[in-house]
Amino acid sequence: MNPPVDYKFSFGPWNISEGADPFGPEVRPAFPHEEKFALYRPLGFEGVQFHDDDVVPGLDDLSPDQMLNKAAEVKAMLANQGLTPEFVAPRLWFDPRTVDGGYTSNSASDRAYAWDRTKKCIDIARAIGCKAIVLWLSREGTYIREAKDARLAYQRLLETLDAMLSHDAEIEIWIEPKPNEPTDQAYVPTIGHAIALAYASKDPTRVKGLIESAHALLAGLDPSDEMAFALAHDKLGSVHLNDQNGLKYDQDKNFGAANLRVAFNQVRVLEEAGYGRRGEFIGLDVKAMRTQAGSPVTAHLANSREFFLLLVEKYRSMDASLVTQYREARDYEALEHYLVRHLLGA
Ligand code: 3MF
Ligand code: MG
Repeated sequence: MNPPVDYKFSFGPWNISEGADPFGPEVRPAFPHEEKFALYRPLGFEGVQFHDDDVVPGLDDLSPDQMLNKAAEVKAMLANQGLTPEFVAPRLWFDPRTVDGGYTSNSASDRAYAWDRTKKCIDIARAIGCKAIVLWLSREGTYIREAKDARLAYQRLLETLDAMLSHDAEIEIWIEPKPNEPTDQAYVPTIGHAIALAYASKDPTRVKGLIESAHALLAGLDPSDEMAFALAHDKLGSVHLNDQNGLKYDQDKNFGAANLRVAFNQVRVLEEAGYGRRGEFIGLDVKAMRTQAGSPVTAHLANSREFFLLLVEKYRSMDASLVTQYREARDYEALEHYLVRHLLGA
């Protein structure tokens, strides 16, 4: 028996937000981005997830030296705060040159922009002492399916992965699948797609997945099975734990807030696999409710972390031999009865 994992938690600065949504503007005073880092440790977090422009704002307009100087400042700031950068993600969904996606855009000059930005993202990651790049493939998809040649799009995605792996001999690429939004249909909608691309790449050991609970639920899939699939291939780079109440807009609810049993099963699968033993983070991607007053609003982060740890306790206090016994007898009625009572504290 391995010793229990002492989990490390991470989130990205976008998780502390001012409450804007597609239908209305900010409802809370802005909280300076640079001051967010001082909040991490007191909230129980030590890992920081970044977009490239969270590290270097306005990077498209900077020279390589200016970009690397800014990254060096951030590296020093992280060290002062006792924080570790977990990953950097190229933000390929804001700039007008990404309207049709980056790597799969039908415009050659826009694809060139996406590749240039991706190289900068990798260089920024290395400059802050981080080896993981997250690809949330946001606009790599279509609004109408006839818009792109999907076969060509998947080839372009694979070429991009290979070019990234060649650009830097040490980086890992963690693909974060999402089935829809902001496109109608996204390429790489599930972890199965991501891992197929990993094996097709020039260095499969360096291509993994990041599973967001809500994204799996939006694909009609169970997040714990998506995690288990990645874990079975030793390809779970990180997670974005959160929750989603059915097939509606992307909610990023608190972990466990919509469906405790689905959340418990994610914790169970991570615990069973010993996730975290090699330093992997428990990442959160949670949005504060728009009704929440104050600045900065952070309770959702502390609460999601607490729910995770309470579910870890539930897993560890479960009678594992009873579970084995019920599985072997295939008495799933008894298994469910035991588990639901256990979750209810009965
Ligand atoms: C998407 C992500 C991020 C987004 C973030 C802000 C790394 O689920 O995790 O990409 O940028 O949610 O929109
Ligand atoms: Mg996410």
